[in-house]
Amino acid sequence: MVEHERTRSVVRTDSLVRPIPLEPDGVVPQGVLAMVLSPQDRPAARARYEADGVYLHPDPIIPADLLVRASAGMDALTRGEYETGIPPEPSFWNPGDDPNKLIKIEIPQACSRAILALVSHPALGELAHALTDAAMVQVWWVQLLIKAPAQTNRVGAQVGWHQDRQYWGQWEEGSELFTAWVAVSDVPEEAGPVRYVRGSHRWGLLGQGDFFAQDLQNQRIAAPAGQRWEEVAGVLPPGGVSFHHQLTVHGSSENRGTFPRRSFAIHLRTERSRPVNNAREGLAALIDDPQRCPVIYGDRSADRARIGG
Ligand SMILES: O=C(O)CCC(=O)C(=O)O
Repeated sequence: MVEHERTRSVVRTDSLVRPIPLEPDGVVPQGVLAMVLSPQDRPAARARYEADGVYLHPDPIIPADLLVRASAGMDALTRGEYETGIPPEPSFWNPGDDPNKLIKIEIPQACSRAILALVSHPALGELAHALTDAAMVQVWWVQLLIKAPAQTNRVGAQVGWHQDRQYWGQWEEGSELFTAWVAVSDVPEEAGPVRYVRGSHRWGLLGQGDFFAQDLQNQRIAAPAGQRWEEVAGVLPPGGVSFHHQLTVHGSSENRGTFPRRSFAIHLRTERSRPVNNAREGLAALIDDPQRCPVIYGDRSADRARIGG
C-alpha cells in the first residue's frame, strides 16, 4: 500500500493520485487498462481474492478529476439536487436528515453524470474481470456512502458486521455477485474503513449480521468452530478500490478523522448470475437499464440469450 499523506481535502490531487489519461471521447485507452494490473500481477491478485474473499488494489484507478466531479455530485445529491432530473431510489438517508448519520443513497448514478462515469469506469471492469475471469461484468446496484467525522463525545455512524448475501435474496443461489468499494476521499485507518474478515466467504451464509447495528465492538458474529477471526482494514487512497465477495463478513467503525469518509459501494454481477425466477424485482429490478446498470466489462449478448433483457 502506498503510504499517503492525510489531508483535510475531500480528494487529494497530488502526484500520488496517478491520473489515467483519457482519449478525447473520455474512453480509457486499452494500453492504460493493462497497466491497472499487469499480466504478471493478475494471478496473484486473483489468488488473493479467492483465498481471502477480499482484494485491496494498492494504487488509485479512478482519475483525480473524475473523483472531484463525483464528489461534487455526491454533495448535490445530499442537497436533493438531481442533475439528470431523476431522483435516487428510496433510500435510508434523505436530504434534510441528520448528516451525522450514515448517508446512504441508493442508485446515485441515475442522478449525476459524474457518478455514472465513476461507477462505469472501465478500470473497475478490467479489475473485476482479472479477479473473476468473467466474460461480462455488470453494475447492478450502487450505494453512495458518506460517513461524517464523529463529533466529540458522540458515537459516530458505524456499519454493523454483515454478509451482503443476507440482503440479496433476489438472486439465485450460486450467482456470482461481489462489490467494488471505491474510495472517493482518502480512507486512512482513523476514517473508519471497511473491515473485512479474511476467509469468511468460506463460512457459508451465517444469518447473524446486521448492516444497521451501531456497536461494532459488541456486535460480534461467531466464527465457525476452528476458524480464525482476522480483520483486514480497507485503508485506501482516493480512487483506490477494494473488492469483496458476497459472503465475506464486513463492517466499519466510526470515523475518528477530521473529514468525511466518502465512497461508493458498487455491486457487480457476472454472466454466472440470474435473478430468482428471472424476475426483475427488488434489487434485481433495474438490470435491463444500461443507464443505471452499465456493463463495465464485455457485453451482455450471451447473458441476454440466457436471461433475456
Ligand atoms: O461502507 C461501509 O462501511 C460498508 C459498506 C458495505 O457494507 C458494502 O460495501 O457492502
